[in-house]
Amino acid sequence: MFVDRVVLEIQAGKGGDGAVSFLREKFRPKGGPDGGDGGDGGSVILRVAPGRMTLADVGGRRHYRAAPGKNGMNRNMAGRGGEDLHLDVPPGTLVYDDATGALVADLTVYGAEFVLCRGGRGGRGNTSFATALNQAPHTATRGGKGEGGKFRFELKLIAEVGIVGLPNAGKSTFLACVTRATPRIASYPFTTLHPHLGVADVHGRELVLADIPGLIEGASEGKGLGDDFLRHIERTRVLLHLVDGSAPDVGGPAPEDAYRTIRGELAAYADGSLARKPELVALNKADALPADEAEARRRALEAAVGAPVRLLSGVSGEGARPLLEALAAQVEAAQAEAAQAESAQAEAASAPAARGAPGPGRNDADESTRTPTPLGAGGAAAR
Ligand SMILES: Nc1nc2c(ncn2[C@@H]2O[C@H](COP(=O)(O)OP(=O)(O)OP(=O)(O)O)[C@@H](O)[C@H]2O)c(=O)[nH]1
Ligand SMILES: [Mg+2]
Repeated sequence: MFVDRVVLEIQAGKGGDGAVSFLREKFRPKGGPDGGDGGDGGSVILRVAPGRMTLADVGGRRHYRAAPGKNGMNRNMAGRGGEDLHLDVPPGTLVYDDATGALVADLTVYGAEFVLCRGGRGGRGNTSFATALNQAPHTATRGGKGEGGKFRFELKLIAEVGIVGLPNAGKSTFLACVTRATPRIASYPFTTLHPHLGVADVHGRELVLADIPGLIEGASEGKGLGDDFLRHIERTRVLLHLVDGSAPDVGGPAPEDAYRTIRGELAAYADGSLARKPELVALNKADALPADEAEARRRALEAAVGAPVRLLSGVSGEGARPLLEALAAQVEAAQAEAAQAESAQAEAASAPAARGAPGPGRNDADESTRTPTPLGAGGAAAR
């Protein structure tokens, strides 16, 4: 099951209480305090685990609770700490505080960990309160409460290329042609109901492509499958726009019209940033057309797009390799540009603001580090 949004109630363990106890032995009537400290409560830790592609596993329950710490005991025995609870999430998981909507964690890289709710500290036993003046303290402290709350987990797949187009344009066929992914392919619209990722090898470089459901006119108003799944290509660097070149022969739209429909929907989505992404356009199903007709339609589309259009067939593989290479080059250019923009931004923000940034993927210092982790730039992760 593809699950990309869940709300979970999460509670870290309470710390164990410190003990009040005095050593009493036959020949040492005033042996002094011996109450041990309570153990720390278990924390809830998010972990980006391989083999997870959706939030289905973690969404199988609504409540998660880490174990509390045990109370301290006599003979200065500290209580055992509560076990941490690890939740495995796929790369691309964003975690928001459900009440405030604030982003709490952005987990993009395999192996990254993030302490979402810290366990309560164990209380101090009376032994630790003994001083020269007060050698028999009756004081101990209670264990602290564990952090907890309601969190919204949202998945935004991490791919470098997003494949867009009308239903039936051949998006899934192309993904299956260039990667080992096995999406469902059929001659009716809305075959793909949720996004799929595939990894193509371009001269030893892995290129992650996302195949998403087809868009139709009005998708931004909920027509067809709507446009909610477009968030899975928000983080891509480049769009591959596939247009079915054979559609007019079976009563479908002219390639120029199909192209404009999709562009309109991309522009209508969210803040319009999808429409500003670099885009490569290909006239697909070239194998179904006589060569001269394919070329004529390609040119007509090129005129409408105002940029080069390639001929492609996901069935015969014609044009697929050069297209992949062009996509990889575009992705690299976009990455270089983003890196440059980032370093310029960092320079502008310079010293004072940069201090105290949390380490990659952990918030093991204190409260102040419960901010989004600066993990990668959301680019190269789903491997
Ligand atoms: N002749 C020809 N047919 C193709 C080509 N690519 C896809 N098709 C056919 O077009 C139909 C739709 O292909 P899909 O890959 O499922 O299309 P899609 O864009 O993923 O469709 P949705 O998931 O519904 O949005 C299938 O019958 C495919 O066999 C191609 O390059 N040439
Ligand atoms: Mg499909």
